[in-house]
Amino acid sequence: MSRVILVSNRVMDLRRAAQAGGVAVALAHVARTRPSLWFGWSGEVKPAAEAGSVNQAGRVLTVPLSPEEHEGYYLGYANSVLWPVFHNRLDVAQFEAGHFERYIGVNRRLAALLQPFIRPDDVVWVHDYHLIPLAVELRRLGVLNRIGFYLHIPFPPWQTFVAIPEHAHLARCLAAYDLVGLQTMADVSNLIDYLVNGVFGNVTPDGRVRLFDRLLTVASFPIGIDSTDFTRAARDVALVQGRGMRRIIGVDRLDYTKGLPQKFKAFGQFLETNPQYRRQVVLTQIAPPTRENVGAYADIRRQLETLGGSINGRFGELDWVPIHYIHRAAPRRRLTAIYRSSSIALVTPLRDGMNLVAKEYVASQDPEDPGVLILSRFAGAVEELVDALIVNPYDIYATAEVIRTALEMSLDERRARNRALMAVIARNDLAAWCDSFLRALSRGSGENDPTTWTQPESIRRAMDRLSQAVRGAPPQKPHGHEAKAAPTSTHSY
Ligand code: ADQ
Repeated sequence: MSRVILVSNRVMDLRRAAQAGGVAVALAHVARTRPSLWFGWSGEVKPAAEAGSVNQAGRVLTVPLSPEEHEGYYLGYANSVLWPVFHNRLDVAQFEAGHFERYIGVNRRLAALLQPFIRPDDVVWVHDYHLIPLAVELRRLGVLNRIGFYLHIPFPPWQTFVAIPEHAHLARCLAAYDLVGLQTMADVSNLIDYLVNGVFGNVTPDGRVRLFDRLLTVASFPIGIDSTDFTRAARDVALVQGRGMRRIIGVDRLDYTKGLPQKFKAFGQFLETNPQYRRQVVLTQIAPPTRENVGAYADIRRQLETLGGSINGRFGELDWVPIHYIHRAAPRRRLTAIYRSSSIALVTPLRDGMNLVAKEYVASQDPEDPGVLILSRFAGAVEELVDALIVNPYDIYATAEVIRTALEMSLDERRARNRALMAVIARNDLAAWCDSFLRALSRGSGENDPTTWTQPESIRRAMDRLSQAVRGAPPQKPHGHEAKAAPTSTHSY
């Protein structure tokens, strides 16, 4: 088996990564189950003179950043330009700050440090928006290996993407990859639209994209979880205030894409129109801080604290605080217990690549007495989790109604929905995600080996299914035609 060289912005100790969330858990899984090296930023910021070399600890290779690199590459271009634009938030993107040169510079430096570790039969798997230019920089150094890129966040509509002054440069960077993987079919469709309309790529008869002088494969590989981590969850009632109280759980990084103010408003609206549920229900929102030195993040924190305070002030009683807001990370084991003892998960991002919390919540439920997942139509997870209660998070009145529906749902319906959701989550798990991406990346190492991205017909079918679910169609039979499908079954290779 050839080695996989994983490259991501943050690299973690393999034991600690398993305790972290999202991308770290996924990459630690790949690193543990395959011959591999994992390369990226250590998380340290050191003076430029000390930031220049690679630290190797077993199969993990890390590099510190200098203060200028941290400012321009990480806080600047990655998190103040690419993150907002990819999440459709042109209003908070800081285009004028001039961080692009630093972004390219860090990718060039990382490529030069990584290149000596790459053997001819390795495959290289680059993760996320921080590292789009990595392949082009490796190619410049003569690396001919298969290189794949996976985007964990959504790809925006093409008219939004072309607002980035350097978009054509980024497109050239993408063309240096052999495979670009995205979370959903909607993202695949957006990226293909951009490549065709924004930079005049051509879709070839075999479904790849001819872009500049290269042939690129674009496909969706929805990321999953290791569901066995969650199915043994115990109940944790410690956070519920008082006997008989039912809990709605929210777990999101404190980010403006996660729709937290809208979630608080919807819960306030629910209490307003359903006085019978006051003193019966509590919303526990766990929202650890991230990227606090980016301005837009300080704003969201202030906004949320004001809103939470005003809802608690308005409806709270001496023995009941409606919103229980925790501005810290919870240990992973504790998190699964909290999921299991919550009647509802309110997962309502305004835009999200996938949203693993939705999957973790479902996997943590007792199948005999499961809770209900309320899921935003703008989370990537909605393409798979069509048996959740799907809401438009901007519509706080409808979301408030759906909270009531979830609280009153019959046991039979809760079980049926949980079974259908679990079937998808168990099938499209972390191992399936990793296997399918690496299989696609290893396949066809020459231009003449045809590989196709999602067929337009399957995109259309997925969109039909999604709009049916959003209109509130009843839960479908456990995914008739999907039952046999592998995570990438929507594309033929
Ligand atoms: P994130 O934006 O970080 O990830 P998400 O998919 O929800 O979002 O993953 C968060 C992870 O962190 C989960 O595993 C969760 O358990 C953990 N987590 C969140 N809040 C926590 C808390 N308060 N305490 C402890 N743990 C917490 C990015 C993209 C997503 C995409 C993932 C993976 O933005 O859309 O799903 O990568 O590809």
